[in-house]
Formats: sequence, C-alpha cells, structure tokens
Amino acid sequence: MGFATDAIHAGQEPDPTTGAIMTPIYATSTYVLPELGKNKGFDYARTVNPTRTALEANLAALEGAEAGTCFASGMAGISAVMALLRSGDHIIVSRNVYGGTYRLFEHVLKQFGLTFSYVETSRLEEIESALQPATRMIFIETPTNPVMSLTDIAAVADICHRESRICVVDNTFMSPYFQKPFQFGADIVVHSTTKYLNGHSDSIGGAVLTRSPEHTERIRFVQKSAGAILSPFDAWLVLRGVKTLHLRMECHERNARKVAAFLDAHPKVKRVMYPGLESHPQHELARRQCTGFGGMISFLLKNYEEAKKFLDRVKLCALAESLGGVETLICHPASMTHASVPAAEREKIGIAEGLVRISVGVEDLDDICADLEAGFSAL
Ligand code: LCS
Repeated sequence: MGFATDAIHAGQEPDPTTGAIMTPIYATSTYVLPELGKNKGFDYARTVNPTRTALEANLAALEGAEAGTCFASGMAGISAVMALLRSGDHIIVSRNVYGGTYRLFEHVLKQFGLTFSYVETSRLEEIESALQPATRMIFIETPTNPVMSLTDIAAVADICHRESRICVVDNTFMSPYFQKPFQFGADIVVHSTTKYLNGHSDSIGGAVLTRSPEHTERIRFVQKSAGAILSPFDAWLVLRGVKTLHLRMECHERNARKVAAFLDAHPKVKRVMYPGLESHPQHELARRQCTGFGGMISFLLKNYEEAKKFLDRVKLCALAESLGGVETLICHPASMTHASVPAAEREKIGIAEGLVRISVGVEDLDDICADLEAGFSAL
C-alpha cells in the first residue's frame, strides 16, 4: 500500500465486536482468563494492550520495519535501545543531538560503564577516527536538533556493518514521510512520537522500530521488564494523529520553505539553517536521502539580547519547547532544549546564544511571516 493508505489503515481493523471503525481505547490493566493455563493472547496490560499494538503495527508499516515498540516518551524509547549494550561498550553519537539525549548518555548511562564520543557525524572521517575496538553502536540524529546538520545514513550503516555494530537513527525531525532510514541500511529507528507523528502537541510518547528478530525480541523484553509503556489513551491519540501525517508534513514543508527564504533574505538574520536552502552544507545529501526538507528551521541573530527581544515580541509563534505540532513553536535552544549541554560544548557545536529554532506550523503562511516580521521590528 502507499504511504497515505498505510498511515490511515495499517495495524487497524474495524472492532470485531461492534464494527467501530476507530480502534477502541482499551482502558484495562488485566484480562480474564477463560480457564487456568489458557489466555486469548492477552495476559497483563504492561505486556500487551490492543490499542498500543495497533499503533506499533501502524508505525512499523510506515517505517518499513519488522516491528514497532512504543514507550512512554522518546527518551524512554532511546533508553530501551541503550539496554542492547553492555558495560564497557563504546558509542559514537552525533555531536549536537537533542539535549535530553546527551543528558541521558552523559549523566545516567555513563555510570553503568558505557562510554560515548560525540563527533560531527556529517563528516565521515570524524566517525572513522573515533572508532574503537569497543564501539558497538553509532547513534545519529539526522537532521540534528537544532543546527540541522545531516548525516549520510547509508555511509554510517556501512561503517557499522564492517563489524557487528548497531546503526541507530533518530528520525524524529523528518518523520517516515520524508526519510526512511531502513532503506539506507539502518538497524534501528527511534522516534519521539510527541512531535510530528502525533502532531497535535497533546501527548508524550516514543517508538523504537526494529528490523531484526533479535532486536525486536530484546526491545519488547525491555518494554515489558522496565515497563515504560505508552498508555492506551496516548497510543490512540498518536494513531489518530498519524492518519494525517502525510497531509501535515506536506504543509509544514511548504510553509517552511517559504519561511526559510523569508529569513534568508532578512537583513537582521545572520544565517539560516534549513536543508532545503542551497546554501545548506548538506543540501545535496538532503536531496538524495530525504523526499522533502521538513518543517524545522534554525537561524542566527546577533546575540542573546537580540534573541530575547525577538522571542518576547512574537505572538502567533508560541515560545515553547517541543516541535512538530500543527502550531508554530519557537524556542531558544541554548537556554531551553539544550540547556543541559555545557556552555563551552554548545558554543563548539554551533548552539550560539543568538540561535533561534522554529518548528513551522500549518497556519496561514502570511500570518507566520507577519508575526516574525513583528519580532524583527523589536530589534
Ligand atoms: N529525539 C529528538 C530528536 C527530540 O527532539 C526529542 C525531544 C527527543 C528525542 C525526546 O523525546 P521526548 O522524550 O520528549 O518524547 N525534543 C524536544 C525539543 O526539542 N524540545 O522539547 C523536547
């Protein structure tokens, strides 16, 4: 089936009891056994819930995975992936991953004997020189949050598969509508469903997509054992959100291309980071690897003071963490999403004090640009 048909139907059948076209929210903690020693495929809802199962099958279809496994947040999903590793293992990570991912790796997982190298994964030679005998995983975010640097997934998968290393791609920014990492050889794809997949800023969730039975079995085992499951209500919200993913992504991108051009031409803006601009250092890779450029843009103002004046003036663009909702969200990565990255490190990776990130929504383009213009008038 095509992407839109899968987005609307995959994993979902009319309810066998009533014919209800929408998957019910199975609000239950347990299931009654017909007799001792038998069950109907359901025993306890931490292990399995039909609403969650529908979403897991739906996301697996969209990413072209063997299986999907859903978690209470994107971070819970990433934590489950890291449980594939053992003490002593080394992981190479895109150097400007989402600040929460950095915090999990540096301040939680390091104490269990994992070691991490943060490198500019868009430069393959940096990956090659960071490789160690103990390297078991390369974890990339492409594009990265927030500086929009792209990594060549196929090349990283090749480096991984020279030895039995796991290639993990955080596909939150592009969504499977614009980027399908498994087509380029990735082993595991992770998502914060909080963002584009749900799309309506009303749920926190995460998903891990796997394509080998070994990974699927282990991730499912961690889901049930650690227990950070997605609730049936949140699973239902994401199922509903995904039905319009293709429509929303088209509109996010249409608006974002215009907003990027508007910002690029603006005299108050020092630099715009958007993969759809020819000036973007990995524009050619974006054309090869993605079927669109997405809805996320970062741009540079002179300094913190300018960023504050701008962000305090905009109104329609909501000053908030998160991204991927239908409404335009705007933020200051250095003090918000990436505050847990030390200042010296932030400066090194381009998260300057004057950097502003926009998640371009699906409102009327003219209204978004007028609001940004009002922000610039404060400078
Ligand atoms: N991966 C990426 C690329 C993200 O941007 C985020 C959250 C996560 C994983 C974690 O997902 P969560 O646990 O929040 O569902 N990014 C955020 C951001 O940029 N602002 O607020 C959260």
